[in-house]
Amino acid sequence: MSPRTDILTRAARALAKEAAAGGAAAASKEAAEEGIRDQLVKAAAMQMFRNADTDGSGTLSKAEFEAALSFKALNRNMDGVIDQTEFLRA
Ligand SMILES: [Ca+2]
Repeated sequence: MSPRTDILTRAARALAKEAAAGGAAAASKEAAEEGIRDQLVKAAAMQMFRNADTDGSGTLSKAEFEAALSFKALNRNMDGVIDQTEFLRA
């Protein structure tokens, strides 16, 4: 499973879980939605970490960290600006 598929799979599972809980009270639905948002943010952050960990060590060296955050690394289409898609793929 590719890293991107992994994020999408988690999101789909979270949404399916929310749908299954359709009869729940509004308050618990809001809590479920907040939980889903938290899961998506964490999944995206973990994806960014895994992408930055180019040697697969499970840790980010200073070089890996700086490379992942560099403008050049993010600006994949080389148009001189970083759009949201490029940022989210970091
Ligand atoms: Ca590493």
